[in-house]
Amino acid sequence: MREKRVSKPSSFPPVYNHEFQQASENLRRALPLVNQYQTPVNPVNYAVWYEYVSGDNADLTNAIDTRLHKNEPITTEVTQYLYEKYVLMGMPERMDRTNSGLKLVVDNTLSNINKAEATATQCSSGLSQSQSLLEKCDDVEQLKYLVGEILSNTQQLTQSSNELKSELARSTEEIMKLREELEAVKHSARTDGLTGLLNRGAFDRELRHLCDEKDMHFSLALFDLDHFKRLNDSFGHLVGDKVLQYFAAILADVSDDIHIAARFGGEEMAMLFLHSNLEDTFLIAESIRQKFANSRLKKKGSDESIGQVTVSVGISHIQPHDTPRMLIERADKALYKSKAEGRNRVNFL
Ligand code: GH3
Ligand code: MG
Ligand code: MG
Repeated sequence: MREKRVSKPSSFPPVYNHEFQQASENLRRALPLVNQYQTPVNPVNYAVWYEYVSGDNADLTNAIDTRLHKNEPITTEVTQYLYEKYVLMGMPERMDRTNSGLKLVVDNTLSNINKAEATATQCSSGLSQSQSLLEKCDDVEQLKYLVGEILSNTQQLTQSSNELKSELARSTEEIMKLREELEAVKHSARTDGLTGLLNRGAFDRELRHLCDEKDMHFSLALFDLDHFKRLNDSFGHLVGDKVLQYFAAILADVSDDIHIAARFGGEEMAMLFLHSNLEDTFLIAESIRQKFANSRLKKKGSDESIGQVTVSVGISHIQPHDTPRMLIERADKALYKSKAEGRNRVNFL
């Protein structure tokens, strides 16, 4: 049985961090499945089977395993559905829903405006007619009748304008709701589901922007939790997930909405320290490392300690002409140094 994780580091559009060898291994295991279920080797089917064999996407794996268990066929329609729901995080459907909602509001508003306009035109022609009749009027009964007509036309106008006002208020409310929904879609496209930090895709975009900005000075810290596999093996993935959330909360706290904290990969997090030199960054990273190492983490609802959990850190600082890749490679080298020197430490390059 494949190792199952609780969550996939979510990103929309999807981002794959597998090294060359891991990706090749996934290819080797995915292709026989594509053939076995006779789904054509196209990017959609390949993505589904690739994520299935990688074991990174528990929801997708469960959905496929459930179907296989019930002997239900995996057709191209099924893989398309799985792709949109689990690889693209349901984004096409969510966008579709907000788009249709928006279209409905716009259509309704236009039709209400047209209705009010038609009433206004009708009343206005009634009023002009009454006006010209009024100019020639010398009879009290006719005068009464005309005043009645004018009153009725004005009342109709007032009523129609009130109706339009309340319809517009309802549309505004709908638009506000849709705006919130769009914000939520945008937010979940940028956010890692488990930790609430930025996901890898969003982090990469932020880093690219920072590197493109001339004269921007900032540092990158990469955090890799130590012996995390062992922790999972001893206490289970759910405890592992809680530890990831705990560590992410420390980063979120330090970032203070100024620095940029992200889930970089499985048990790896990254942080961009804006306007910070190597020394400042080192001190902050060092305090994060210490805080984490000194945490007395316990299993939820029990007094059982899970022992000391630590993190190794690698830091790099932006140099002129650095690409994101160069900056990440230096931080990664520094991180490797921290691991090689015995873990639970910070290095910079
Ligand atoms: P090292 O100190 O060298 O970093 O050792 P390590 O065990 O942390 O490193 P390794 O790369 O061998 O293993 C990483 C582990 O992190 C394996 C994987 O199952 C676990 N992991 C990755 N993502 C998640 C997740 O979302 N939840 C949980 N619980 N574990 C995860
Ligand atoms: Mg790692
Ligand atoms: Mg690790």
